[in-house]
Amino acid sequence: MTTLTLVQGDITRQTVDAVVNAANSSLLGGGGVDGAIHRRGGPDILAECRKLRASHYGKGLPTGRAVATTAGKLDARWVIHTVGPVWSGIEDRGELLASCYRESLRVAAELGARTVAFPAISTGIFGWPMDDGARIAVRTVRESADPAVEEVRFVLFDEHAYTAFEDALR
Ligand code: AR6
Repeated sequence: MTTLTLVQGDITRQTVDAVVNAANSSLLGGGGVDGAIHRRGGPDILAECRKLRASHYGKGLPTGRAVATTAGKLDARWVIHTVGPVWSGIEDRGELLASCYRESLRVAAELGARTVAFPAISTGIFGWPMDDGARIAVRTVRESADPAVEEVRFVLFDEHAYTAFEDALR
């Protein structure tokens, strides 16, 4: 059984097996969660990301997919990088956002991670409306979490995000 929990705070301060990064397809860093993870996790994460770009992901990691690296100096074993879709008011990209949660959990289960921390993917720089992003996150994790993953922890940066996830959980 997987328990879903909510925490308001900084995802880089969590003690978990795997921290999910809201990355971009370059895997070479950015702002938001991505910037914070590389800053606190140190250069080993970027070094592994560069290796992934030089091998399996020459064109970058496609949107909706996930891949793991070391967590460097974070209090975790792995960082699972996933690429959320940029919000579009014209096209429904919800399935791609769901895929980020599903694929990250699949990678987590393959690694043997029992606790996984997620940020609210795509709801920052990529512009996804928080309420909708929260609904997709909660629904997808409920539908797809491997029971070997004991805890999925959503780490929400501010009260607005926390409330949106609280509502989605009900
Ligand atoms: N801990 C938890 N949540 C955070 C943190 C943190 N330290 N920092 C920000 N958030 P974003 P995206 C929240 O922008 O929308 C990067 O440049 C934030 O308030 O990190 O998927 C990447 O390289 C928001 O609710 O990710 C990509 O280019 C949520 O985390 C692009 O941004 C996600 O915001 C990805 O954009």
